[in-house]
Amino acid sequence: LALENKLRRALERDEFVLHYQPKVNIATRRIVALEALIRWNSPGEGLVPPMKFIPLMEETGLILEVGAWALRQAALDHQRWVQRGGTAPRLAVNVSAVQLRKPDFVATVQAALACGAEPHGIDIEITESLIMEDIEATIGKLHALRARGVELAIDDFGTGYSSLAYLARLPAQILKIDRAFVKTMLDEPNSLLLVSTMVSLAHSLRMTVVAEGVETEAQASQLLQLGCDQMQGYLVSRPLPFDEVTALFGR
Ligand code: G
Ligand code: G
Ligand code: MN
Ligand code: NA
Repeated sequence: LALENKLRRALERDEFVLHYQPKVNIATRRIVALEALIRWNSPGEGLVPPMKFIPLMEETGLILEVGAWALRQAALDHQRWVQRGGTAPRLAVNVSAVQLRKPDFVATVQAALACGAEPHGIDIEITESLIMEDIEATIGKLHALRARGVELAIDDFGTGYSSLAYLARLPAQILKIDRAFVKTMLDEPNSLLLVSTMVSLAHSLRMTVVAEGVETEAQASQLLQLGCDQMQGYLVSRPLPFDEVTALFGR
């Protein structure tokens, strides 16, 4: 079977799962949010990572259905945490530019949120380079979501080509520094300078700044020193299935 057909069948058979990676406050190490990362639990091939199927889904449009599924599943999982009592961490879902470009994007997100608890705790992450495609329409949609309590994170920041003027206009609350910079920052002075500059830029725009791909204590302490707010990465935790991540934040 061609991959596209396999993926359609996987959707029908409910074979996609969300894993969750914690984002922690760097100073306190407390979990402040989670990022949902999709995997295909294939009967033949085991757990397939998103890089192996998201690009094809974007080409074929299947990402629209799977993206809507991911938003609904995240809302349901968030509701399960809310029902266990106390405050559940906010949950960020990755959204493709193909989804964002659709005129009914805001309605689709709202319909998914309606599957979960009220008030919902769902946020979205969009890759920097993709946001900039149709900036005027995008800004309008993001404002509409913001008005409904959805926060926006700009993902993989520093790898795209966004102008600072656009960045200042986007209703985004969170900026995520791409893990490529974190990886090299302790060895390359220019890389450290870029991380420092991105932290300052985010704070100037009153955004929360998150470092991705933090793997060592040395990286964490450097980021703390630079004033970075939050981190995610293997130092804290890999992306985990629902039950395992639930145990991590003590529900
Ligand atoms: O999970 P991994 O750890 O391999 O994720 C790789 C990339 O796949 C992430 O950086 C993210 O951009 C993308 N990704 C993960 N889950 C989703 C999803 O639900 N929707 C979309 N559009 N992209 C996702
Ligand atoms: O594109 P996005 O940034 O959303 O991707 C998250 C991806 O990064 C996922 O594939 C996830 O498994 C991976 N990832 C998460 N933490 C780390 C880390 O500490 N090191 C590395 N190399 N990859 C990580
Ligand atoms: Mn992401
Ligand atoms: Na990312």
